[in-house]
Amino acid sequence: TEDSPTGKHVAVFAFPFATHALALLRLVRRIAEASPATMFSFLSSEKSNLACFSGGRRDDGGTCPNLVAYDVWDGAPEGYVPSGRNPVEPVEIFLRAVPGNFESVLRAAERERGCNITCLLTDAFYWFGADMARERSVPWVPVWTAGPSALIAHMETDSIRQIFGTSGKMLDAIPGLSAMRMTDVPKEILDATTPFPTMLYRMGQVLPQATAVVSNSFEDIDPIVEGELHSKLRKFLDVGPFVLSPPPPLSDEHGCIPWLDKQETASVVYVSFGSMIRPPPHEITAIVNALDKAASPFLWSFRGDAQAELPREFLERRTRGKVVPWAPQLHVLGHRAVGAFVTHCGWNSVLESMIGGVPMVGRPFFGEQSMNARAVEDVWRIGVAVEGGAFTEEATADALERVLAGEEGKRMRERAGALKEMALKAVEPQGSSTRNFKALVEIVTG
Ligand code: U2F
Repeated sequence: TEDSPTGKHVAVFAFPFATHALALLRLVRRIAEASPATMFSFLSSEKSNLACFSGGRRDDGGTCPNLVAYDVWDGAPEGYVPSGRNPVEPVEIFLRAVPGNFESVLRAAERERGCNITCLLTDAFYWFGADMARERSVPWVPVWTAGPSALIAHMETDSIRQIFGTSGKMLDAIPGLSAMRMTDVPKEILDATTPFPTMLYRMGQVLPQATAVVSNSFEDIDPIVEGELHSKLRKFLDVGPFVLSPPPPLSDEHGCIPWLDKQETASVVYVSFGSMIRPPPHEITAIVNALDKAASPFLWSFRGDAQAELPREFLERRTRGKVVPWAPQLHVLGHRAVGAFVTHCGWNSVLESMIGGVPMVGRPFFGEQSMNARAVEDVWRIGVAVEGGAFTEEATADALERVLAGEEGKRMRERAGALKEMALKAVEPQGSSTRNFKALVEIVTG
């Protein structure tokens, strides 16, 4: 048991999949450092906490003594082994355990730390945060880690379904979504029968009740979308890109940076599909053939077994290409040698590409990635989506050619450079994200 000198105790509920918990922890550490007299209890699954906190510790090892992690049940029965057939299975099992698993551990954390919570900060997915915070008369502050236009889409799900039902193709009837097409909408919005889409729907319904919604973005990124979010929510706080505050130290065990140092400026194609996605074999083959055709050097962060899944001759062309199981992506995209990023358009990847000033070739897979890809192509014009929605040799080679070569590629690079300046400016001491972060600290700990 410990006492908070101020009686302030913030509970944080993380979503223990993909990069969500780590992104939230990054933000929470900053808040905890800014408010050392406030206690923070970070609740996530055991597996997620083990990945986020080094060495199996449950406190922050001295850097943030006021931050303690607690494990919540992941919903899986004793001895459960994921079938692997359905990647969302562990998520669905987890969602069956909420909110009870959070509720019980929260009470335990309150007892252990001798202080009831004074604020609830959650992954935005957790719609139940609205009720829980209301019952306890504390602010609810949800954190959205994905692209901003999807937030509007989730709040406007009923209207989108109506337009879909009347065979509309464009979403220009919905303020903030004029750049989007019906095909860009996360499929969960149109099919809400399973637990994950149901969660997103409920989230969209309750977000306007939140004290403030926090976003991993920056104010100047898209005035139309931003304006709409400001009008829909009680308070909308862009405090991103999270990854810049502070940037992670370079960890390059596969030697990506020395390899890039040997390449010509803006010549290398970097290929990566985030933390989970593995394109199907025929699309892998299409990428391999397109890279051969482009004859550009490439760096590929490959999920899966590269030796088994990529042709041997391709792997042996070491002077022209490098395949690694993990790359220090922020630093890779910031390297002068990288000329294009082949990406699934996960939000962190899009932001990191902007920060590096690198144009993208987008191949969205699920969730809000299609909306991000549309914005990359049509709003910011810093990349292209692969024609036809999936990698074919021809479509991929065309996209690479457009992004890497000629006037079009050059203009994309210039526009990406302008966005990079905006992102860097936002996190400067006088920048908008810094100002919003201070407002967030006030709300959470005030
Ligand atoms: C989900 O996306 P992912 O987590 O799969 O993908 P990103 O948002 O692009 O984040 C991947 C992160 O992993 C890092 C990379 C990004 O910060 O720098 N990384 C790396 O360092 N090295 C590698 O070799 C490969 C990746 C979801 F699928 C999306 O739709 C959402 O937009 C996203 C955010 O909520 O979460």
